Amino acid sequence: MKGRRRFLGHMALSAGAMSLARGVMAGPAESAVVRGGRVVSTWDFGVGANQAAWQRLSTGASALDAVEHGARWAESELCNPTVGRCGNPDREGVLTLDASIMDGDGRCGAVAALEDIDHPISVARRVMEDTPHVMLVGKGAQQFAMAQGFRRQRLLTPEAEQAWREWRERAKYEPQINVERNLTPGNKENHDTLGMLAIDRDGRLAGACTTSGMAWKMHGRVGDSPLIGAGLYVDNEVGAATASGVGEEMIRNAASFLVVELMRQGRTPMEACREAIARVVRKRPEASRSLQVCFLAMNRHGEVGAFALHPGFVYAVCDADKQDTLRAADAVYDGAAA
Ligand code: SD4
Repeated sequence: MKGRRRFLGHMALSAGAMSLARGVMAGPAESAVVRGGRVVSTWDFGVGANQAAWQRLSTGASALDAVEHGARWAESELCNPTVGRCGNPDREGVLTLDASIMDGDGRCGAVAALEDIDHPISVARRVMEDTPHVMLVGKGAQQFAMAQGFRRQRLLTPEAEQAWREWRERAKYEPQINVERNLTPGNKENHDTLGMLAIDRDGRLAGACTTSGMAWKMHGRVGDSPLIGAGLYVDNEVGAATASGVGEEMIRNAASFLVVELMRQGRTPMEACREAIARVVRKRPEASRSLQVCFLAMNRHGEVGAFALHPGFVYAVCDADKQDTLRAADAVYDGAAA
C-alpha cells in the first residue's frame, strides 16, 4: 500500500539484558500521574544520566535542576564520543558542543558550536537565567562561559583525535546515524545525543539536550539539539519532547515542537512521536531510508512514548518504582511517500 508504514516494537528491557530486540508495540502508555516524578533519556547511557537526575528529583529538586544534573553527568562522566568532553570532532578536527535546556514555563537557553568548555548544558542554563537572550554561539558563547567562571580547557581526547585521523584517511562524509544495518564496529558510535525529559513531584516539566553533534560534520554545522523546537521543547500545559538522530530532519520539521503540539491536540506521547516520524518521511522519503530519526516524549501526566524511524533506538526511564528500565521503540518505514 502506497505510503504504508510498518511500526514495530516497544518493549521494556532490563538495563543489563539490553538488546535490540523488538516486539509488538505496547498498548496505551502507562497511565496515572507519576508520583514523586519521573525522568526519561535517550539511548542506553540514559540509564546513568537518569540516575544522576534522579538523585535530585527524588529529594524534591525541580525538574530543571534534575535535567541539568543528569546532562552534566553525560557530559563529563560518560566519556562517549558523541556527548561532552569525549565527543568526536568535526571534519577540521575541532570539537564543538551544542546544548539546550528548557523549563516548562517557557524559559529556555542554548549554546551552539561551543569550544573548550566542558559543561555546555550549564552554560545554556546561564544563558537562560543571566542574559536577555536564548542562544549564544561560537566565540561569544565561549566568552560568556568564561565570564561566568567556566574554565577554558582543551577537551579533545587522544582517542577522538585518533578516530578523526583515521576518518580523514578515508575522508568519506556519510552522516548516517545509528541505522541498524550500519552498526559495524567502524561506525556505530556516530550517534547518541543525550535528550532528557523530567517531571518533578509538583508536576513541573523540564528538558535538556546535549551533544557534540554529528561526528565529522562541517565546521560551523549546528544540528537540532541546541535549537528550541527542533531538538527539545517543553510546555507545562502539555508535555515535553526531545530528539536524536540526523538533526537536519528535526530542524526541517520543527520536530520537538511538532510532537508537543500533537500531544496538545490529544495524541498520546507515542502517537505524537509516530506522527512526527511520518511527517519526516513524507517530506523526504528517499533520505528517510538511510537516516535515523528518533523522538522521545512525555506528557504532563508523566506518560512516556518514543518512536524511531529505524530499529536501534532505545531510551531509559527512571522513577520511584525503577531506576534502570530500558526500552526499545522502533518504527520501520516500508512504503513510498504518502
Ligand atoms: C545532531 N541530533 O547534531 C544530533 C546528533 C544525534 O544521535 O542526535 N545523534 O544532529
